[in-house]
Amino acid sequence: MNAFDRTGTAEAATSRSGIFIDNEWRPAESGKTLDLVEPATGRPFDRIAAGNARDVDAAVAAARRAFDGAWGRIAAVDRGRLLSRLAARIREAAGDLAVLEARDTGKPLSQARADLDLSARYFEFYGGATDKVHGRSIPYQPGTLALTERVAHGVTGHIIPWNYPAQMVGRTLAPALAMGNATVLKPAEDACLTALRLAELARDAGFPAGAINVVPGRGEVAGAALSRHAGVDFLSFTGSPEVGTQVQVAAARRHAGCVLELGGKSPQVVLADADLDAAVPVIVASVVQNAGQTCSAGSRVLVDAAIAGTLTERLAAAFAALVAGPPEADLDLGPLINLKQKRRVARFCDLASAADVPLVAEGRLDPRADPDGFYVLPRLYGPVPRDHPMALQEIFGPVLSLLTFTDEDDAVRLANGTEYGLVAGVWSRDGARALRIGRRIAAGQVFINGYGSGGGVELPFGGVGKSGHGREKGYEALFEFSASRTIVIAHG
Ligand code: TXE
Repeated sequence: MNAFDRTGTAEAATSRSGIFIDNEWRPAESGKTLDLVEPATGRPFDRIAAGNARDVDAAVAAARRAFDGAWGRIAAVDRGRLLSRLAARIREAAGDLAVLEARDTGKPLSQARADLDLSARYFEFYGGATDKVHGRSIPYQPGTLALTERVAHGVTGHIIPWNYPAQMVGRTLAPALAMGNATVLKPAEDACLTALRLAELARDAGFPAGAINVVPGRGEVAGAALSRHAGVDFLSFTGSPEVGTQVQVAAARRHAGCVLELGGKSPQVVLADADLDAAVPVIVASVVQNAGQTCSAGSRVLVDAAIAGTLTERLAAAFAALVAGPPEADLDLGPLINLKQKRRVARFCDLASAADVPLVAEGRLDPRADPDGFYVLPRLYGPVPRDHPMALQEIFGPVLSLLTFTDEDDAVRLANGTEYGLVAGVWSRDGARALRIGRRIAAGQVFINGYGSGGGVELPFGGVGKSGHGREKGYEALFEFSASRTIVIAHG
């Protein structure tokens, strides 16, 4: 069946509509389901189980049994082999999964394909790392040998958003599993079909029962239950700052650790000597990829006033050429995920016109786009006043705000002038100057003459301030999903 065939109904569902516990599907304890609405049409196209607190209880209990049992006893090298096997399974199924991801999230097909590739890449990367995380020996008192080792937290809870479901499964589950944790995943109710499929692929790859459990459902029901659950030893959350705060409070109440990734308002600083041929396409792609619904979107371009006119013209031409349309048409961008997000973006645009912020350029809609799809057109605004919400708040749409600065200190002040601190880019032909500025920006990742908004499995990722804390991705995630234990042996 062509997964983009929209003649079927929710009964002809392409997905599973259950809770995945102990390597088996079961219906939600309540028997309830939730409709999944297709972003490109605004109509329901599938159903998922509506997990609740009792489903979360069952999933956490299964994870605990796995951690105390077969999964907890597997040698590090064999855990790695399982992760690598899952990577291979994801690659085999990537074509179909990409179609599912595109339909579920609305993103262009080629972007979904890239996401599936990255999902596999996470399992590959961490599959090769399981037997390479070492403790240390520490010079201590005479007559003793002091050592550290890295130990799993136990049961880890993972709450992920809808913008990159397949990638997020890899990003958060792979390092946790690599370190030997047993996991419970709560994917987002807006898009989670690939996350459910990946759980099944993990079973087929040989993961023992309980190592990976997935409870779909509403955030305030299943997500809240997971974040509050006394049996969860560590939490990973990616989503809004508001919910992230609640998750952190819930973790703190029972003294559990957490890693939070809460989005950003990431700056791209363009100095007067920047190579604009290189910078412009990267700047545009970084805020248009996934229709701007990317935590690391470079949504503010900060430009030296001396070249503001030139850069504005170049960006305007690029924005005017952008086309939004259905995922299968594989254009520059698809619809937003839902009506709530569409209204959120519209609100920012209304605030801009109320304050007479110039709308410099706008992309267009492909005629194949369904009028009921959640489309917004890519827009470039500038110059945006420094205190306007567009300059300060995460929009989470394909909207770029252009601001100008006068000198190096001003550029740094502006770059650091929001509550967020996730990613930054600095563009200049003077590498030393770009580096000097980049190192003064409070952000978890700084790119010089480039900007990575999607990939970078190898690169530690996370923010400061309202962007959250802790690091996922890269080797550092292995430390996030494990703790140090000190052992001192007295031998006389
Ligand atoms: O996020 P939510 P929403 C930002 C972005 C976006 C805004 C709102 O600015 O416009 O957040 O998006 C689960 N306890 N980001 O409303 O609600 C929910 O089911 C526990 C940035 O979609 O935070 C989903 O699985 N969990 C971001 C996940 O939290 C709860 C990605 C995220 O949803 C919960 C997404 C609760 N009480 C949005 N309520 C990024 N950092 O990439 C909801 N959830």
